[in-house]
Amino acid sequence: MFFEREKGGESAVLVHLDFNNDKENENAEEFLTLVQSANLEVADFVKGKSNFIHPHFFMGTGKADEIYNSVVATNANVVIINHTLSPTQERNLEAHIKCRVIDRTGLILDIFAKRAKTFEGKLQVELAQLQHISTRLVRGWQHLERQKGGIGLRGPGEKQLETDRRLLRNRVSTLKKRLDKIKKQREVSRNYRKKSLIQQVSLVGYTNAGKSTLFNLLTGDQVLAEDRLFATLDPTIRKIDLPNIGRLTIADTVGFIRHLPHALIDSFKATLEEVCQADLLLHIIDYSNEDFHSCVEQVHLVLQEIGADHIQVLEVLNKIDVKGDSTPKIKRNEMGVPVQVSISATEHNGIQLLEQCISECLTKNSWFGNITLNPSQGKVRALLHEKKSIIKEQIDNLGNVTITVKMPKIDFEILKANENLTEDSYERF
Ligand SMILES: Nc1nc2c(ncn2[C@@H]2O[C@H](COP(=O)(O)OP(=O)(O)OP(=O)(O)O)[C@@H](O)[C@H]2O)c(=O)[nH]1
Ligand SMILES: [Mg+2]
Repeated sequence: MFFEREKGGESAVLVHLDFNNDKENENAEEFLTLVQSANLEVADFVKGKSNFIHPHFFMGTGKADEIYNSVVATNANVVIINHTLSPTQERNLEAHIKCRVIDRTGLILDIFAKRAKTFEGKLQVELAQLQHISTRLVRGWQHLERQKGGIGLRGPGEKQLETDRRLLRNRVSTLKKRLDKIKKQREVSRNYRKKSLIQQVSLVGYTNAGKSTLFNLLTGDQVLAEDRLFATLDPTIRKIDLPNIGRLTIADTVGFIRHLPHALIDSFKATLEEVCQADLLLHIIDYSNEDFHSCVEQVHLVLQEIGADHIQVLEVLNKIDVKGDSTPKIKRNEMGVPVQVSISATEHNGIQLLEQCISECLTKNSWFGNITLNPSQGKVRALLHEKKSIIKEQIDNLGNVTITVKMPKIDFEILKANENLTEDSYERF
C-alpha cells in the first residue's frame, strides 16, 4: 500500500472544475482566497467543467494530462485541487502528474495549522491532520520530514509518524485525552457562568464575514481581524454590559466554510461547544458577497451538524457600506422579535440598533416579578446584582428583602433550581 510521495512546495498549479450540481460545486474565487491565505504562489490556474466524478483521477484523463503539461511548463512543485479527493484518487493523480497533489481538505488543514496559536488550537489541528493523514499513510513521510515547510507538510504530524500506524493511533489517542482534559476545564468555567446567570451570545458565520471586527467593536477588544480566511481559530470570550439587559458574555468563534472537512469539525467540537451553549447566536453574514445566500446555507448546515440549530438566531447583514443602500435596518418576525439587522462593522454603522436587537432577543421571554429572600440568602441577592436584574429592593425589619427583578425567563428557571427558591418566595407580575 505504501508508495513514495512527491515532495511538494510553494509554487502551485491550481485546479478548479465547475460541476452542474450544487452538491459538488465549489467557488473558484473563494479558492483563490484560500490559496492566498496559505501563502502559495500561483504558477497556473487550470479550469474545466465536469458532469460527474471520474473514479480514477476524480477528473477525466484529458484534464489530468493538461495539469501534467502545466506542471512541466511552469516548473510548479505542487498541484492544489479545489475539491475533496479520495485517498486513491489523490494517489493516482499524483503518480500520473508526477507532482505532489493536495486536495481542498489538505489545503484547509494547512491553513488551520498555520493559524493555530493556543495549546488547544494546536492539539485540535494536529488531531485533524493525523486523522486526514491516516488514510493517506505513505512511505514518503520519512523523507518529507527532513524537508520543512511545503504546503500539506507543515505543522505537526510528520515527525511523529514514521509511517507506523500504531504510533499514529497512539498519538491520536493521546491528543484525544489531552483535549478531553481541556474540555472538562472549559465545562467548569461554563457551568460557573451558567450559575452566575450570565447569558451568552456567540458570533457565528462564514469565514471573513466580519465576526472579529464586530467582536472588537462590541467589547473594545483587539482580537485579530484581517482579510484572510480563518483569521480566528480559538474562541475568545469577553463580558460586556448592554443597556436594559446588563452583563452578558460574548464569544468570537472560528469561521465556517463550504465542505468544512469532517476531521476539523470533529476535532473542533469542543471549541464549537461555546456555540452550542449560547442563548443567542449572532449569525454574521457578508452582505457584500454576491454568493452570500449559499454561505448562509453552509452555516446552517454546520450549525445542524454540531447540534446548535435549536438556538435562537439573529442574522446580522454586515458590510452594508459596500452596497449602495447603507441605512441600517431591523427586520422583525410576526411576533415583533428582531430576526435580522443590517450594519457595517468597519463604519461603526448600526451598532446601536444591533445592541437593541440583542437586548430584545434576550429579554423576549423575560421574567418580571418579586422575589423575597431571607437574611441567609445573600448569595442570591449578590447574583441578581451581578446580573444587573434588580429594579428595586425593599428590606423589612426582620432583614427579609423583597426584590423586584426583570430577567430572562430561562435565567429565572436556572436561579430557581440552583438556589432552591420555594414557590411562596416569588411572585410573577
Ligand atoms: N467593507 C467592510 N469590510 C468589513 C466590514 N466588517 C469587516 N470587514 C473586513 O472583512 C475582513 C474580515 O474581517 P474579520 O473580522 O477578520 O472576519 P471574521 O469573520 O472574523 O473572519 P474569520 O476569523 O476568518 O472567520 C477584514 O478585512 C475586515 O476589515 C464592514 O462592515 N465593511
Ligand atoms: Mg475572526
